[in-house]
Formats: sequence, C-alpha cells, structure tokens
Amino acid sequence: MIRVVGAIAFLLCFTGISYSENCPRPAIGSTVEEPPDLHSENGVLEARLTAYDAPGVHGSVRYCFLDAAGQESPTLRVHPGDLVVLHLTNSLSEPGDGKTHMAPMHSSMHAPGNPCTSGMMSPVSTNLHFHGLTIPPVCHQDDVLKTSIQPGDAPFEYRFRIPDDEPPGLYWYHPHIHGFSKQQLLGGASGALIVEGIERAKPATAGLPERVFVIRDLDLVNPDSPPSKSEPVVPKFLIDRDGDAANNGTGFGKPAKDLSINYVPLPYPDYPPATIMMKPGEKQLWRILNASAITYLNLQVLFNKVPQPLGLVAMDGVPMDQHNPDPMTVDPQTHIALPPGARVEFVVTGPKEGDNALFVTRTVDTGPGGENDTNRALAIIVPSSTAPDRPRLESKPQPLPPPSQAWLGSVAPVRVRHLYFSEKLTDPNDPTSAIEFYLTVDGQQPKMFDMNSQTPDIVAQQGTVEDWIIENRSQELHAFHIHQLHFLLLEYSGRQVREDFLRDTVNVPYFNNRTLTYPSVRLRMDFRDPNMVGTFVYHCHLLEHEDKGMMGSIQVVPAPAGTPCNTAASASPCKDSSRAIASQ
Ligand SMILES: [Cu+2]
Repeated sequence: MIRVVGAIAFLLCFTGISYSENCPRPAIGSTVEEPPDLHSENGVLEARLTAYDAPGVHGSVRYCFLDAAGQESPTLRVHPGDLVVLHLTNSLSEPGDGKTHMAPMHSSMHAPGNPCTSGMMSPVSTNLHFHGLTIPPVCHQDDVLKTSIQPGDAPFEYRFRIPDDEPPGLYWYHPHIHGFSKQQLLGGASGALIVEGIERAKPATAGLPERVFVIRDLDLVNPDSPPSKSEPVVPKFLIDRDGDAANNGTGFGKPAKDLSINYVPLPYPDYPPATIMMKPGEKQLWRILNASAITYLNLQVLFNKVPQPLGLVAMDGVPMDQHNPDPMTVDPQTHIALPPGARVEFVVTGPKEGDNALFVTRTVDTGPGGENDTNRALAIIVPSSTAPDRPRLESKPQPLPPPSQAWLGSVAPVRVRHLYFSEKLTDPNDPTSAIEFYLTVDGQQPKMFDMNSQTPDIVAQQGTVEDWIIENRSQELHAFHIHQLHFLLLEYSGRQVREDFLRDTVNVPYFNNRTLTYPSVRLRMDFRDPNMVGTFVYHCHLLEHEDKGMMGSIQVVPAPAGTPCNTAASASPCKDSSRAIASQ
C-alpha cells in the first residue's frame, strides 16, 4: 500500500526548511525540477564548485555543491574524450555545533596543508569521487585515499579526461571523506555526471526527452512521529545496531531515513509525494541515481495500481546488451532494485489523462540486522499537455563503434579471490556496544580499514581479469562497490545469472543463520584498462559501514614489460585484450 494522502496537513506543520541559507531545499510536495546542467563546450567542461553546509532539522546538516552561478549540485554533462576541469572550494563550516573536530586519520609524515598528501579527514573536509568513471586513481583525478581539501584552502583543481571509450550513461560525484561520508551524503552532497551519447548505444532512446532524478536519503524530519494510522500495525519500533530504525520485515513503520527526489523531501510518516509532470502518453528516458547513504530502492511505476513495464537500457552507467549479436531493444522490467550508489536508465511511457499514476519505491528486505526501508511514494505522475518540454536526445545518432574489448563474460580469469563482509561487537558480552565493520580478504585478519596503512589488501595486475567471490557473513545486506572499474555479476546466492550488462555496485545477500554456507556473489573483475593503474578502494556503499571500516584497498600494478598489452609507460590504452584468454 502506497499512501499519497496527508500532504496538506504535513505542509502546514512542516517548518524546517529555510530559503535564506546555504543549500536551500524545495518545499514538500513540490513539482520535481531537473538539476541544473553544466555542459562541456569545445571538448572542455570547466566549472567552479563550492562545498557549502547549513543547519538542518534536529541537528542535522545540509550539504551541497554550488557552481559559479549559485546553482545547486549541477549535473556535469560531458562527452567521451572531454577534458574536465573543476575548481573545488571548501566553504564548510560545520554549522551543526560550531566546533571543529580535526581528527587526523593519516600519519604526520605527510605534510599538513597539502590537499594531495595530508589525508586529513574531518567533518569539514571535502573531496570528490567520480563514481563509475575509469579515470586514474591519482591526486587531481579520482583519488580518495589521500586527497582532502580543508576550509580555507585555495581552490583545488580536479583535471581529468573522460576516456574515449567511457560508456555513455549516468555517473555521479560525491565527497569521499573516510569517517564522514555518510553525514555528507545524507546532507545532500552529491550530483549527477552524464557521459552523453546513450542514444548511440541504445537506438531505442533516440529522440526521447530525458529526465534526471537523483534520489537521496536524509535524517528523519519527524523522528518522533508514530506511523500513519492508515498503515497496518507493525511490530514495535526497534533500533538496529547502527542506531537506525531496524528492519521489521513488513515494509511499514518508521523508516531508517527519509528520502528526497531532486531534493524535494518525502518525509515520514505520511510521505507526501512530489509531482512529476509528463505529457500524456509521452515516452521518456528516465535516468535515476540512488545517491542515498544507506537506503535501498526498489522502484516501480504504477498506473491505476498496475506496475508498468520499464524498458531498461543501462545500469551503473553502462548500456546493456552491447556484446549481444542480436540485442533486444530494451529489457522490460516492472521493478528495479537499486542499492545505494547504483544507477538505472529506462524508457517509460507517460500515463494517459485520467490515469492515477505513481512513481514509488517498494520495501527492501535488508535482513534481520538491516535498516527499515519502507514502501513509499516518491512522486505522483501528472499527465498534462502543458507539461514543460524536456531536452531530447539526438534523433539520428551515429551508432557507437562496437566495444574494442572482448566481452568480460568470455574472458577467463587469471585467479579467484575470496572476500567476506562481517561485523563484530566491540564487546561481545554487550549487545549494545559499538559495531566494527569489516571487508576482509579470506585468510587475512579482519580489521577496520586503516587510512594509515601503506600496504594494499590486494595486488592485481593491469591487463588481467579476476573472479571475486564475496560472502556476506553478517545478518544485513551490504552493497559491494569498487572504484575505477566495472564488473560482471556471474552468480548471486549460488545461482548463475546471465546478465548482459556491467555493474559497479551490487547487493550481497545477508546470512540468515539457516544455511550451511554463507550467501555470496561471484563477480568478474575487469582490470584490463590501463587507466586504473594505482591504488584505490573497494567498500560497502552503505556509507555508515564504509565510515566504520568496511573498506579495503587494491593496488593495480602495470603489466610486466614485454607482455603484449604492456602500457605501463604509455598513454595509449591497451584495448586489444590480446592477453586475455577466450574461455570458449
Ligand atoms: Cu554494508
């Protein structure tokens, strides 16, 4: 049951939003506006971004990035091959309590004051991670292990080139300050990045109007409210070990977090929906980013309570079916699960006049140790011939050249690695004691991620492909994410899956104490692109888990000299996969 009532009462009693401060937010129940766009020009996207914060309700803090024109968290629109130059200024002030918590997470051997090396990560530090892009893990490009910009630092320059073969699709940027990622993401510090040209890969999208919806989570606006009386009665509200509303298995009751869509808040307990305007019966490409810190989505579009087919064209920024000799036009689904960090792009047809149309998220069973991700409406879809015209994708696109590398599913892995997610009470005798979160290479000692460590947890070789089997030994879902690269999901919970697309973020099912083995996923990891040479991280994308240690580091070393694909000293990409062994 998705409720759409109560909006008016809610609007009257809600007073927490201010328009006079940094990072203003639209009113509850607003029409959803697209994020502002910054387009590259003549192959360059150069922009100024400033990180701001402002006090929110109940001691929370709002965060945002403003561009030079004062636009909030703009969508960065680029083409493959473009140069991106971002001048990032840190204007964070930690308005929540006015105190400064400078908590050095890195050894003093690194010069303080140098944003490339200080590793100083505090609530008022900032940096940027470009989630999904295959760009080098080095300072000024996509490093989050050392790069950290403090308030008062000179504008910090990000400068990188979008690879010529970066798949067209939806990517995103957000700060990645270890220990404080959750807080900043919950506050709204995130934005979309679109590599243009999806219509070149998926002709079914040519000429379609395009929408961008960024779904974020936030601390509850009304944490003390009882659930709406229109909901079924649920078990007594419990707090999970992370301090959030615990999964009660019903889809109702208090959620762990509220949601917003393009910053329009959707607060518990009545979830007054936002409004999406569409011309009746119009086909559109919807590009949806789950920028939540901890909330899973399970998206549906309902017309008169009937789930509508959503024609999937891309997941996690990568068009589907690109290696299939007989590609389907689109992959029709009636619901789409999206863990924090993931993206989906699909074709949807607008409702007819008179249809009762809703965009919703269904509950997700996050496990007995997980958070409560409830059923709720995101937006009413209003069919109207006066709905604004949206920018359209190119109607006669040049087809994208076929991929230059062999399909990942047909490349034999050079090794299999085993990793596992686990959690431990700091005091095993005290169930209320704090939890430590681990992501461990099997055989190594479980430990919280250490920003001071100089030793990578995994060393892999550029040019190769590996299979990783990742177990979940805890009783809640985790979302595995790795920077710099995509992978192919081969097995989920022991079952083979045949996916024709790549991901960079995937659910790992929880352990329910009733099976002989731990649930797992098997992933084929693609280390072929030379851009990823260097050291970077993999982690749980539930950011409170990442902040509390559920992360590891990997060093990708150049292929040895003399191998056919050696590009260690060369800028020319090694794309011929000649070192890869076809398995069939
Ligand atoms: Cu997790």
